[in-house]
This record gives sequence, structure tokens and C-alpha cells, in this order.
Amino acid sequence: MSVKTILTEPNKLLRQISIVVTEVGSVEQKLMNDMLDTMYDANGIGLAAIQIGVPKRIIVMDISKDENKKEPMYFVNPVIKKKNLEKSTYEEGCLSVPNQFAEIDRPSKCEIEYLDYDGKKQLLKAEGLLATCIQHEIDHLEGILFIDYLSKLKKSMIIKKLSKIKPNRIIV
Ligand code: GNR
Ligand code: NI
Repeated sequence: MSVKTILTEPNKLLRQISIVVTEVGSVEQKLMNDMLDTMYDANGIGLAAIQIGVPKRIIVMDISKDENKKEPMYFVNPVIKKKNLEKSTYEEGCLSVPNQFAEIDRPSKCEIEYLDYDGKKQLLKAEGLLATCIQHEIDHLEGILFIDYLSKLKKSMIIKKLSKIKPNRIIV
């Protein structure tokens, strides 16, 4: 269990397309544990592996409101099977786009097929914040960030701001 460094925009790795996981073994489970530690440490509600520099199709989430009651969720190779035509709007943030927030429209409901922590196939029907968060995370697997949905002007202003911040130094 360890807290990893979260990559931030404009790091090119965040634009990489993550690869399908062929087996959920101890390496993947350790990665999921480290991702969860990293996510809780940063007070996030979701994290994709690529955010800590690992281009595998793995996501962890915990949208529970009670800080003392952890409800971790693990998604390996998630695929959106269905999505609602109706959209809902949420103010989104991203641990890889620090201190920037914007209202983003996404399908209000979706169904996700994925493998769980034990490699077992599951289907999740999501709505509300859960639906928004899982779509935000699946975007990371395709190298997409929420700022990509903003106007060119808003996006470039955010990238300009973030470019002035020193990226987290990697401590070896
Ligand atoms: O912590 C996070 N909060 C959040 C709020 C609204 C919509 C999406 C998110 S995900 C984000 C953590 C993150 O960057 N995951 O990739
Ligand atoms: Ni994010």
C-alpha cells in the first residue's frame, strides 16, 4: 500500500490510450490498492491508473459521502454498454487538472460491464454522480480529460495556468 505521484496536465502520458488487462492477478490488485491509497490521500472520488503513470485499463472509485465509511469500487476493462440520451450537468474537477472546475454535460445514466477486484465479470447500472464519475474515469483510459469538452479558449487558458506550475518531482 503506497501513495503514488499523480501526473498533471500537460504531461503527455495522460494522453496515452490505456491497454486492456488480460488477467486480474496480484500485480493488478497491488496496483488497485496503491491507486486507492493515492486517491484517498488526494481527497478524490475516482482515479484511473494512467494518472499514476500506468497505462492499464483500471479505475478505482469511492463516492461515499461518509469519510469514515469507505466504499471502494474497482473496475478493470470497463466498457459502456448503454448510455442515456438525456444529459445531466455536474461541476467536474480532476486530480490531473488541479484546482480547475467546469460544468460538463454527460449522459445521465449508463451501464458498465467490467471485471471486479477478483476478476469476476460484473454489470453496473449507474446514475447521478456515479454515472458522471465512471464516464470521467473511462475518458482517462482513452487519454481524454474533462477540459477537452470546453471551448478552445477556456481549455487553453487552463493549460497555460497549469504549465506555470512545477510538476511534482518524482522522488526515487
Ligand atoms: O475527485 C474527483 N472529483 C470529480 C468530481 C466531479 C466529476 C468527476 C470527478 S473525478 C475526480 C478525480 C479524478 O480526477 N479522477 O480521474
Ligand atoms: Ni480525472
